[in-house]
Amino acid sequence: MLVNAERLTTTLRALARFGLNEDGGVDRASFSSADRQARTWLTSWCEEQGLQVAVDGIGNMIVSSPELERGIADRAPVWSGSHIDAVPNGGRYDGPLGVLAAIECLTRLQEEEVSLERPVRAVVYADEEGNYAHLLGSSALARGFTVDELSALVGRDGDRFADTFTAAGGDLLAAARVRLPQGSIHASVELHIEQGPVLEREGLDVANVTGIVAIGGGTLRFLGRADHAGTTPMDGRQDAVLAMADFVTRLPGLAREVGDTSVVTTGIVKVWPGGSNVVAKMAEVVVDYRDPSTEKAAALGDLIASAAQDAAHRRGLQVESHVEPLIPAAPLHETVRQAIQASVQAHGYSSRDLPSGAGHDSQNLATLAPTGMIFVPSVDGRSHSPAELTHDADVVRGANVLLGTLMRLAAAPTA
Ligand code: HGY
Ligand code: MN
Ligand code: MN
Repeated sequence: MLVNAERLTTTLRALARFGLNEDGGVDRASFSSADRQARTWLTSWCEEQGLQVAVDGIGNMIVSSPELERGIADRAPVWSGSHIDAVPNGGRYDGPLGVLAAIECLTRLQEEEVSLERPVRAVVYADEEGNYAHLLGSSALARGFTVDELSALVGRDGDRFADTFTAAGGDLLAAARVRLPQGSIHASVELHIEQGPVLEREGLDVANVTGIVAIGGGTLRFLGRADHAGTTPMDGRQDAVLAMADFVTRLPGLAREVGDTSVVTTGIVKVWPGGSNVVAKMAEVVVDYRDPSTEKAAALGDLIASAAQDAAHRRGLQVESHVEPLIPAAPLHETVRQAIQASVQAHGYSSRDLPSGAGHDSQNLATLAPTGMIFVPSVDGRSHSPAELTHDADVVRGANVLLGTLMRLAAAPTA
C-alpha cells in the first residue's frame, strides 16, 4: 500500500502558508496566531478526512480514526507524529512532514479499511522548537511540568508562557496534568527530514535513526551596573556585555574539552537597557548544548555553569542562571527499527543507520514506548532556514516507509 502522493505534497504546501514571511521562511512560534491558524486549518483538514482531533491539556493534538478504532479503541495505540511550530524564519518541512505524513497514513489505512490490532494515531506535539522549553509538549507527556514550572517559562520574545497559552485558550492546571503513565502507548515512530548532508551525499533514500542526542539549555543573565559611556573610566566598569562576551567566547573550548561530538550554540542574546552610550546593566544569553552521550552533555552543562560564574565574578558582576533539566539522549528501539527496515526493504528503497544531532519529540516518546525515527534527505543538508528543502519524491518515499512501518506495528497479522 502506498500513500496518496498528490494529497500529501498538496497539504505540505498548504500548511507552509501559515506564517510564511517575505524571506520565504516560516514564522510559526507555538501558540502564536500563525500557529493557531495552522491548527484550525489542520483540524478541519483532518475532519474532512473523517478523522477526529482531540487536544490535550498542553496543546498536543491527537488525531484518530473512529472507523478504524471500532472494537480496539481501548488498546495501547501506535503513535506517529511530529510538530508544526517552527523556529524563527524556519523551513517548511521540519515538523510538518512528520505530522502530515502520519495523517496521510491514517487516511490511507482508513480508506483501505485495514484491520488493525491496535489504534494508530497521528500526533502534533506542542512547542517542539522550544520557544518556551525544549520539546515542551512531549516533555509534558514524558516527565510532566508543575504549574510553577509552567508559570516560570518565558518565550524567546520575552512573553510569559502562562499569558500566551491562556490567551490561546489553554489552562495551566490542565497543562500540568498530561503526563502519560508507562504502557499508555504501544510504540511510536516519527518521520522527519535529516536536517544534515549525509543522505544526499551518499545518494540514499532514507535513514533508520539509531539514537537522538541529549539536549541541555538555559538562560544566563549577567548583571552589572549601568553607567555613562563617556564619563566612566574603563577600569571599574561593571559592563554586563563584556562578562557575557567573555563567557560566550569560552564555550567552543568547553565543547572540545568534553569531546568532539559535543556542540554548544548561543542563538539568542539580549542587552538592557540597550543604549549605545550606556554601559549595559544586563546581558542575557540563551545557551543550547548537546551530545550523543547524556553523561557528556551533563559534564558540558557543569562546565558551562562554572564558566558563567567565573566570567561574572572576575568583573565583580553577578550571574543568574535559569537552566532546563537535561533531556537525556535516546537510543531508538530495535523492534521499531526492524519494522522500519522491513518497510524499507519491501519498498526496495536504499537506507543506512544514522544518529540524530537534532533533538526530536521522539526522544521523549522513547521514555514511554519503543520508538523509532525515519529520516529523508535534506537538500544541501540545510534546515532551520528558508533554504530548507526536501524533494517531493523523497517526501513520498519517507511516507511510504512510515505507512509500511505503522502496518507492521499495528495491523492484525492477517492484514
Ligand atoms: O533543536 C532541535 O534540534 C529541534 O529542531 N528542535
Ligand atoms: Mn527544528
Ligand atoms: Mn523538528
